[in-house]
Amino acid sequence: MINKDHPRYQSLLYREKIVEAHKNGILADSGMIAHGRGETFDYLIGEKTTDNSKNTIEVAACYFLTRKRPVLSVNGNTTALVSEDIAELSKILDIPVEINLYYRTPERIKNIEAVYQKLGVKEILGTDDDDFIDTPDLNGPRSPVSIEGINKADLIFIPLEDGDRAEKLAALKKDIVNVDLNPLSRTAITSTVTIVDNIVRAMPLLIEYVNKYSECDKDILLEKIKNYDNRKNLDNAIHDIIKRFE
Ligand code: PTJ
Repeated sequence: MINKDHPRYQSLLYREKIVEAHKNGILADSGMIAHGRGETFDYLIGEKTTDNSKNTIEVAACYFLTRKRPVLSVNGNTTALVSEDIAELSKILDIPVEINLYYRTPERIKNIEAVYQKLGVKEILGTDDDDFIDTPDLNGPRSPVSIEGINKADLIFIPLEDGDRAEKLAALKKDIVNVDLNPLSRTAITSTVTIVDNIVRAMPLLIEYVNKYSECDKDILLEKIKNYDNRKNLDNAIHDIIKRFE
């Protein structure tokens, strides 16, 4: 129904995916609002992956390849937009996908689980059959995490979520890789690595870098991590926005 020559063609396609996911009981009602918030920041950064963010995605790949137990935590918005990329990353790295929802209901858990089952994900955690333990000092439905998943993970990927959980996971000395178009969000500030980019562009690039560096000497990857500063990354992201409007 959308004209390919429409100037906002891509953006409208992703809106359709979001609406579809809502109809299919995958996206929370608030997920629509979260998507709109993301669109606003994407407009400000110019709807493209900046050089700064390419570098950050490269560093994120280094983290995935040097940590012992990474987990991909997914919610409704991430599933709506990039479930195929999540399944691919899980396969390449041989790591679990854990469902963790802010607006948790048994129906949404089942619907999201079905998406990843269909995509052939080997280990799907966080379903209602799992064994859970609370995240210390975190209240609400996102506090319980899979005992074998996020609980034991040393690196957690938490794209597109609000700040309270990131702070508590960081307090547990876990590394956090986050994707958030808003460089000022609490999650962005608390994470170890914050990819300020639209997840639909960031995921394919992340997979590309993971493939590129999979055979690389670990010391080289650790050196890239050592030279990375997330605060500087966020400053660069904010300056990239300012520069566009100078
Ligand atoms: O599926 P649930 O129940 O776990 O609920 C998920 C939402 C997203 C509704 C919940 O975590 C929430 O309310 O999140 P917030 O506080 O709106 O934060 C979402 C963040 O993701 C915001 O900072 C947005 O700018 C950002 N964002 C939204 N869409 C994208 C994005 N970042 C990157 N790519 C996007 N496509």
